[in-house]
Amino acid sequence: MERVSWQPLALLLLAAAAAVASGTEVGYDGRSMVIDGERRLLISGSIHYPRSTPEMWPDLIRKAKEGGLDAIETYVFWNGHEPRRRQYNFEGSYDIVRFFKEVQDAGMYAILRIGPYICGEWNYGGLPAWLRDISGMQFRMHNNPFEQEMETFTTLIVDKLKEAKMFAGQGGPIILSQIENEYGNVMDKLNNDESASEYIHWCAAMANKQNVGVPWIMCQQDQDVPPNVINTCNGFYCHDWFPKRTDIPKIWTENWTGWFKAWDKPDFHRSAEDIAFSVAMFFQTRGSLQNYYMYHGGTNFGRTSGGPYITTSYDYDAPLDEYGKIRQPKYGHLKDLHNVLKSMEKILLHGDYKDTTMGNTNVMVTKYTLDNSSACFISNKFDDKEVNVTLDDGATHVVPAWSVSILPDCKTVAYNSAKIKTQTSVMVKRPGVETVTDGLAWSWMPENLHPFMTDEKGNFRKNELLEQIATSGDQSDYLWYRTSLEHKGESNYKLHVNTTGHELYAFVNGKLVGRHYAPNGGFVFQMETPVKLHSGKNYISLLSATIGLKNYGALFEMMPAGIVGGPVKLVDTVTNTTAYDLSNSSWSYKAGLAGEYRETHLDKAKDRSQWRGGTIPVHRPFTWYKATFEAPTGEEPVVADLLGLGKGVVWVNGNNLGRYWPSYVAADMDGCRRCDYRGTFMADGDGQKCLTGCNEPSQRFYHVPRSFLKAGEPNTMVLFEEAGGDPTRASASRAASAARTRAASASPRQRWRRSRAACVGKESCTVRHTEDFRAGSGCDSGVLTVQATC
Ligand SMILES: *[C@@H]1O[C@H](CO)[C@@H](O)[C@H](O)[C@H]1NC(C)=O
Ligand SMILES: *[C@@H]1O[C@H](CO)[C@@H](O)[C@H](O)[C@H]1NC(C)=O
Ligand SMILES: *[C@@H]1O[C@H](CO)[C@@H](O)[C@H](O)[C@H]1NC(C)=O
Ligand SMILES: *[C@@H]1O[C@H](CO)[C@@H](O)[C@H](O)[C@H]1NC(C)=O
Ligand SMILES: *[C@@H]1O[C@H](CO)[C@@H](O)[C@H](O)[C@H]1NC(C)=O
Ligand SMILES: CC(=O)N[C@H]1CO[C@H](CO)[C@@H](O)[C@@H]1O
Repeated sequence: MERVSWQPLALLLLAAAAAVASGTEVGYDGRSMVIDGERRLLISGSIHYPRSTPEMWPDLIRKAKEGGLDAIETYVFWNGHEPRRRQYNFEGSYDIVRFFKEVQDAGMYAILRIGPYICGEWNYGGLPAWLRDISGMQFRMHNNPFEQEMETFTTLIVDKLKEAKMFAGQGGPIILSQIENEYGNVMDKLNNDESASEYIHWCAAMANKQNVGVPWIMCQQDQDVPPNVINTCNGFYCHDWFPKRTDIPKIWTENWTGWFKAWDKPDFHRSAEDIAFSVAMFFQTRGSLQNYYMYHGGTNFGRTSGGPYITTSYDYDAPLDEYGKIRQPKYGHLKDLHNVLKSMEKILLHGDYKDTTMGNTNVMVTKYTLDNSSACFISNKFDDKEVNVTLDDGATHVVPAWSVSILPDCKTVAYNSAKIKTQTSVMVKRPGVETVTDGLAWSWMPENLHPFMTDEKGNFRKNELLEQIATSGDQSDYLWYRTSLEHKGESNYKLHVNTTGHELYAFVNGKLVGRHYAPNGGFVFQMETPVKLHSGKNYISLLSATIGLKNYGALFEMMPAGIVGGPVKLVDTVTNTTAYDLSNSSWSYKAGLAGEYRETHLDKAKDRSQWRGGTIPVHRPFTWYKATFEAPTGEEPVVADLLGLGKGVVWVNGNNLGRYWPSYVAADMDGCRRCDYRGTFMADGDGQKCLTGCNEPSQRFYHVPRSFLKAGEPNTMVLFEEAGGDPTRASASRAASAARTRAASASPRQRWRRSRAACVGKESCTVRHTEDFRAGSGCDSGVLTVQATC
């Protein structure tokens, strides 16, 4: 295949409305972004501000810069900023202006992806649940209620950032902004519905009206691209993708560095070799700006952070791990690539180019020429064989399978994506070994279920089974559905409940009779459990729980949760006929638990006397636990190992660390048994590889950011254990380390130094594979990798 040489196109410069003398002019042409008149090759990385803490931001951003990044990208998290209509939150992790100022202070650019629909494995895709209460509302379609709210929020964010002079034209870091997000998949599913088309054009017009002075992009919007936006690529590979118009540059907004994790799944890993291969091919094929999604994944702190069934860890196998530590060799291998690409910026963005396939479309040489210099890429997409490629000068180069060689002078290979040269540390992370706070002294308190065991009190009654999100407004994960029935004599029945998820507890006459949750990522399930009715009034109390709201797909907000419509029936066990159909009984509704109303997690003074000492009950559902501990010394991040516990929520000093569910064992998947970076990586099917943690608790370690801890004084950990678990194993001995609850220092680097020290200066050394080297949380791959660098 041969592509024609690039013809200079009219330079399109967007005048920055708010531009001041010190401002940066940002525009673009068919080749790249143009910043202050210069074409720029840009490498960016995603860091989502609410998935870390303000105290972590400077370090994360500095590491990104040292890793060769020019820009930091983030979404904007509407439900976090406006949890209730017109009540705003820009504090702490939601201090978006502070985040962009940190980026600016680091001397980096920023990419603002407002959305405000963001997907992002985030509760409801970032849209606040209260939007649903507005009449006539239809998400992400051409209708006034949605468009008005979207414009109000977009304007609020833009004005806030303008006020802080954060846009490039004002001297700030933001060089690009995004409106909507991956709308192409909605348009596909709706068959290019007219309302969808009107909506996306409205989005572009509304965005451009904001006068931010930097271009607007839309990602995964390849059909029906409005004229005044740049369409961009998201994916694991973007070399075969080209923008819709020739006057816009090729931009890759999401190069997935790994993949997110759900409670039922093992850990995903994407190799450094494969990411480097995809990035090199992107720049080989005229790429000019690419963004790693994620560069730091982080943590889904809090209830409305994660998406449906998404774990609290959002590590993503990113170059910076959940705790903000450098993940090698991924970080270093990509940094080396960035250096080589940067050295070629001028020729890649100004040179003529020629793509030549070598006998087979899998092998392609691209030669860029400018004045008297030239630069070459040789890509080999065969996943099973190396190839020998002879260039114009007669020299032959061996290119390994599934790799790209970069020759900045067309003579010497400066980089090959499959050859990792970066100094690789032996990162062995087994949190909890060193600075263990042993023997946590627990106290406990039962969740007061009593008020919910009858149908007497509730917020309201209705003769039908209602949808959960609409009923609770997503103010809690929990919604009680309660009813009663008169019965004569004693009978053994089966309680049958059909629910759209995600989790269900059933009580009859105050006694817990069953628990079930959506298996295998599906949400609709039936619970069947034996019950005994007595003569007289019998109470049925059903507690439905959501585990993060759906965030993706056309009309995702229509996906119901809870026992919507049921049926709920009592079935005669002998005849297998319905004895009572309760679906249209008078149901009493109440969202939330008693402990949520009391804010038990805050350990308030008025509750202190309620905590009980003595023997701590274990495997007791609906129990609050509390322990105090001293913060491990040092500045290292801290993790809580919650193995032994069931499912619930954990707080430290009142800060929500997220939902925990270590009793959920990850599925066994073929991808756990194959790991070869060669060949297409995918998040599903045959493309799954290098998975770790099959048949293990899907998440056992939970990040406690340093800033949540107080040094030199007691710290309080509160757990709400919903399913039943054992926190007391924390008091067992240090040696039987794995299975316990503890607050402990995650100090992988210290351990690594120890093992490295054992080898430095020696011709050979032995690293003993002891208990200490077992893989743990956030461990690079869950696999012990020992790499010798000489
Ligand atoms: C390119 O090379 C030619 C001949 O070697 C020389 O005359 C010319 O000045 C060079 N041009 C540049 C831009 O270096
Ligand atoms: C490539 O060349 C090397 C020697 O230069 C040789 O060993 C190797 O077999 C060749 N590979 C292929 C696929 O021809
Ligand atoms: C369960 O509920 C879903 C959603 O309302 C419905 O589609 C399905 O038919 C029901 N299944 C049973 C077995 O009642
Ligand atoms: C009971 O009846 C239901 C619905 O009619 C049917 O699906 C189920 O298989 C029956 N169970 C037994 C044990 O007969
Ligand atoms: C419950 O009410 C709905 C709507 O009125 C009706 O379609 C359904 O048949 C009723 N179910 C029972 C078991 O009475
Ligand atoms: C552009 C691109 O690479 N898209 C891919 C992104 O990943 C999904 C899921 O693996 C693929 O289906 C797409 O083709």
